[in-house]
Amino acid sequence: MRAWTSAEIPTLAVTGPEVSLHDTATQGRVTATPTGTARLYVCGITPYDATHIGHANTYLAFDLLNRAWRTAGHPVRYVQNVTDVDDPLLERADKVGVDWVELAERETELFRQDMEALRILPPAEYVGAVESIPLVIDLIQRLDAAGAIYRVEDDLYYAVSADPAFGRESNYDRETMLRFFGERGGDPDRAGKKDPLDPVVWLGERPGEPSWESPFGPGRPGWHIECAAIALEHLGGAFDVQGGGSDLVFPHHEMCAGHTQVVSGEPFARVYSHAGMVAYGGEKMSKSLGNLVFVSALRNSDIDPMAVRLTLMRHHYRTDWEWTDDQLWQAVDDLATWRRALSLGAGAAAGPVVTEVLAALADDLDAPRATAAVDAWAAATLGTDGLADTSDPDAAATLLPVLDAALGLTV
Ligand code: 5CA
Ligand code: ZN
Repeated sequence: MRAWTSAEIPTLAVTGPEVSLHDTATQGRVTATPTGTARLYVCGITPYDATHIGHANTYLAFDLLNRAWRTAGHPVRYVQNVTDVDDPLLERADKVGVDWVELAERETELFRQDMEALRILPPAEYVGAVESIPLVIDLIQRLDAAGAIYRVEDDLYYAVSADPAFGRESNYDRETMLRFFGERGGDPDRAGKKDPLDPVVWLGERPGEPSWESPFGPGRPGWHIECAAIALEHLGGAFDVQGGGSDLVFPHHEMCAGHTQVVSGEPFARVYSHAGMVAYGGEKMSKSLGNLVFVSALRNSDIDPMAVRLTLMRHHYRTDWEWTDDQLWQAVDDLATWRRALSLGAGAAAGPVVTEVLAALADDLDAPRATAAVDAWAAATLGTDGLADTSDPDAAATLLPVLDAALGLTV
């Protein structure tokens, strides 16, 4: 599948520090030092509705990682999927009376435009579930050979009992797993399953739904097996970081980890990294609740996408927070202040700001700390904190490429 066009990344005169990240599995800090090319997989959208601020927040978090790795001198191989066939997409297409393929293509295209506007660097491989069905079939066969697959009527299930370390990624107790499994696409009450937590890997053909031929009969892929198959094909096992929102910690990322462990004895990813959830109107912003702020709607009302990006960066990626319009207007004002200061050319000393921005990002992607350093520089330059400081004649020329390459902001 086609990704989107990359923003240019200026080459910096400085090299950033190695990036350390919080790892969900070990619940601690890991210095994610890649050997050679850094390998990143981020779970993509299910394209049945437009990109909302919650999605944007998650893709921004991993864009900061992508940029921090590049700044530290590592080439990055980034892979992202599109869940272009799944229950929510088929249900929405049915409800609004459009063809599911058309709906998926339309919303994926809008997502591309939103990502491009927010200057989120594209993946090297942008891969759909439908085009990956042969990979899914192959992985199910490998799981089957390892004794991890069983049939309930026309559906195939993965037995979580096949993986002795099941639970390694999420660290949840069984009660929490059961709750999330039921809330997040699972079917804990299906009769005939060996364990209520076993996820479906191949759904036998349902009347009126799309299906593909397979050695197990016609059907379509389950969700978790999709990401496991795509990541293993395009990155290989034990890649550096798997990313997504925290709603994917369980069951999605746990199951991806389990499938891989069972077929190869290798971990799926070295680090499991999760972005916090963005709320709106008191609840998690979600397509199913409908409490959404769309990136495209903001763009259509002539909001500067860089202000949207800055609004997101004012929150640490791991925190849960609530979107309010006031924060967006504050970001519009802050960008105007930065632009005023940068337009002077000279300013307060830029060298320490560059060091602080790169150090903050390498420190578990601390964008609030990085952007605060730029605020302080602009205040000193403009004299809003006292006397104007224009002692560094090259301040703007030093800062602009760093704001662009590391923070993704053109100002
Ligand atoms: N296609 C699957 C992943 S394989 C999926 O979860 N799609 S999604 O469209 O529902 O979400 C896309 C990404 O946005 C996921 O990483 C998800 O964790 C994240 N996300 C969804 N809602 C929010 C939210 N309110 N705040 C932050 N991130 C969110
Ligand atoms: Zn996924």
